Amino acid sequence: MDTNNASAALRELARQVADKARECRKIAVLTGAGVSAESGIPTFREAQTGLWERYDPVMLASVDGFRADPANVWKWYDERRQTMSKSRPNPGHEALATWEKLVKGQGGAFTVITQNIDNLHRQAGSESIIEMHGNIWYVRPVDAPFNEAFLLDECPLVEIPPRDERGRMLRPHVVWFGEMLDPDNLEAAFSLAVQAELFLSIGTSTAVYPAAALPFEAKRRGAVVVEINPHETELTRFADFSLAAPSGVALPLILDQLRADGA
Ligand code: BV8
Repeated sequence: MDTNNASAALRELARQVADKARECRKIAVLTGAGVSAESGIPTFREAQTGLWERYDPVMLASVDGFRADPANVWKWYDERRQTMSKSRPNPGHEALATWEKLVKGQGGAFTVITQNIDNLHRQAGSESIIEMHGNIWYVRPVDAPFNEAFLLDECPLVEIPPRDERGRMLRPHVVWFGEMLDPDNLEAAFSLAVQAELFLSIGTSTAVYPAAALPFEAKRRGAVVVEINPHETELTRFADFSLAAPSGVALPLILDQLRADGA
């Protein structure tokens, strides 16, 4: 599906969302791997391809998985870094970046809270971003705190596992299953959810906590909740608007409506 052959029903939903969005000055967006699918990055739950077929991603993206075999986990991240290095933002990422500028230009607030580690929202031009699960291009010494993270964007990695100049083994600066999230990010994300007038949940299976709690918290506090996902999730029946479409199609349709009326 692309915007040209989007159904009349989808266009009507996009118009309704744009009409609601026009009244809102505090907008927050939660994104998951689905928004990067049209950039060619497999979602987290898609069957691991090739070498990784026999691995459960939840096990690879875990403290225990890393401790058991750091080199193997790094090989998985190095492959994902190579895939992501060839990926570019898609029309969904670009629409969110443009929407942020529109809202801020009218004195409003617009923040993307992403579960993705692929850096594509930043590449698309989004500025207010909370990376709940970190960023695949950053690393930190294994036992170091979050603030010791630094950019290591060599691709492919020269040494696996990579080490810093003191010989300390490095780990990806991402949040693994069974790990606490950066408390500052968590607090900022929930604060945005409770204040949001409009909360969009896009391209996420709404399966991983605490990120998955954000749209429900926003709804509980009175936000209008919009879901964009080709498939149903736990959130679908609670959403005020549910656009069953790829984000690369639905978001440009909403933006077109916002701009059509000189929003
Ligand atoms: C925590 C970074 C406190 C790494 C990720 C037992 C022990 C410990 C914890 C738990 C436990 N049981 C439960 C938990 C909590 C656990 C959890 O939620 N587990 C789940 C599996 C039940 N959470 C945690 O561990 C979190 N930490 O709770 O700390 C704590 C600490 C210690 C002990 C107890 C508690 C940390 C979670 C963060 C994990 N890191 N990523 C990396 O990427 O390598 S999570 C990873 O999976 C993604 O970031 C994403 O958030 C999540 C889901 O991935 P996917 O399903 O692929 O992606 P997504 O959800 O986005 O789904 C794709 C969707 O897109 C689909 O719905 C599809 O329909 C849609 N789609 C497809 N194409 C499109 C599309 N949509 C739009 N357009 C399209 N074109």
